[in-house]
Amino acid sequence: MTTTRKLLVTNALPYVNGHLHIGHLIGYIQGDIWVRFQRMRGNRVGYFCGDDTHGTATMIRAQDEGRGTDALMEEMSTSHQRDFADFGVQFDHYGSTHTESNRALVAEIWAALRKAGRVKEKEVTQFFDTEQGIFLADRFVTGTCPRCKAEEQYGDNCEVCGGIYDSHEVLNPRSTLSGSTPEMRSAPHYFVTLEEFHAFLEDWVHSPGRLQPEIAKQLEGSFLSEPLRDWDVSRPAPYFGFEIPDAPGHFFYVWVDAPVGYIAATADWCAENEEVLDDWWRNPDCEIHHFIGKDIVYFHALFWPAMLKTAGFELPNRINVNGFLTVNGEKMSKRRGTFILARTYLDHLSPDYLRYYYASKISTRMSDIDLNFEEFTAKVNSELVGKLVNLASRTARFMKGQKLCDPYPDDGGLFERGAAAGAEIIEAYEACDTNKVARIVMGLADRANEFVEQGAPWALKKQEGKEEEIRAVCSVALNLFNQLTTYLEPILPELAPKSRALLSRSGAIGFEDTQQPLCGLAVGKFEHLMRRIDPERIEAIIAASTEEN
Ligand code: B3M
Ligand code: ZN
Repeated sequence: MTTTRKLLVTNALPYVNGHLHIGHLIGYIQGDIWVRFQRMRGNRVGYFCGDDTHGTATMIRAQDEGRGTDALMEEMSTSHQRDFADFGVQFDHYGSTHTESNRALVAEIWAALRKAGRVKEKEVTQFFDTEQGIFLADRFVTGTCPRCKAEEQYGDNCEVCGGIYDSHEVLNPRSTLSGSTPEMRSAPHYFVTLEEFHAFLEDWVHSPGRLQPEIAKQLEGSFLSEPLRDWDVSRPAPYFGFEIPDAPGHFFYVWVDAPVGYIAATADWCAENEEVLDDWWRNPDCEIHHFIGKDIVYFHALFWPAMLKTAGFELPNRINVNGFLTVNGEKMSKRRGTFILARTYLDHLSPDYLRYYYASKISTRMSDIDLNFEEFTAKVNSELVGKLVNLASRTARFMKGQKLCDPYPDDGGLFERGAAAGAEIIEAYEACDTNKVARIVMGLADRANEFVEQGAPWALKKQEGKEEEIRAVCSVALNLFNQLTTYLEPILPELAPKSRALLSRSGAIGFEDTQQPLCGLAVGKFEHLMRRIDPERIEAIIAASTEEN
């Protein structure tokens, strides 16, 4: 008997200012698969996410749309939650960073940083939009590149020559908010000093299992190779966020309260479920696992552990980093119709297809994923429909109203071989190596199909006195089908229950069905389990996603 683990799992909190697209979904699908797998293993999991709400962008967008930030937050939270639910991503609680619980937790962490002597004040000079009365982050300033003189470049980097510069070097700067010429102004900012954490972070980053090795190496070669710079954690008013309790007129920078949102979501869930927050975040026996994208490693692997440690919370056991998405080998593009919103995809295709495709591309190494539509269609049609579902669709109809053989017939060792693969499959899921899971299962499906092909119940049907033989072949095929769909249940959460229903088995079942064949159960009516992808559906998605210029 293995002991039950207690796991706290999070996904990165999506920004409130945009709808989810299929690139975001890589990390959420990966997280959800891992959580479903852990639950099937009998482990206790709390799975949390929520909207990341603060920052200048939210404030400006609400202003532009002539509504309050509350209305904007509500609309987007509803939209995000609907998309997650429809993709089968099932959080225990979906929170928000704009909650009283988060405000209190941020204040608690801030007080701890102050007490530890980690906060200092420094003047920061930035562009200031005098028409809007607001300090401008670099991405709200455009101008001429000081190096190559290309126009319309962002405040700190040039897309034409690749130059990176200080925003005060930009020529003819303009505010993207008002179009006016901003001026340089200075204001006091609060900083958290990080160098004191250097040795601790170095240790943490390298302790086994924390990060994928290539990510640890990347941190080692960049940030950790030099003294850690102080982190600017405040923004002067006006800013949409939490005002710093002991510094009126100053607000916490969005990246301070964003990860604290993980704790706040847990706290809100605890309040509704008679749970105790410290049993999750201050309990060495509870493992904390974050799933994030590769662009935000810096925030999660440097600032976050430093904040948690100072405030006496447990540190993440593991941060699992996923890559970005390209579509047909290129960056997602609105012009090419490959910037596909989660909702647009759902309007045309089943979530299982994308869940399976991503799962089959994710291994232990962090890498980008290319969604190639031809490969996507071929993979779903040949593997899921052609190999897996085929096992049932070619045999179930010969078994209608009959019972599975008891005892289980001789299958040449196929079921046993499948059962023996369980340990390796479980290990692969644990390591987030779903590519390996899919490979093992499809290998087993190949063998199973050969067996059905040889047994050919459709041919036996035409001969007399072959009823028992037909029943034996079909009992084997349906058992193998159930075994393999059970293995894939974390990836395809809808297919496995359907397969069990076909064999009159109901309820939540762990991996037991993979170890013992089912005997004597009545076979129900075969319902359509999964359709092939019609390429027209893909064309429709692209058409619906294409913006003329
Ligand atoms: N809101 C968005 C992102 O880069 C950012 C994540 C916050 S996680 C605490 O996915
Ligand atoms: Zn340039």
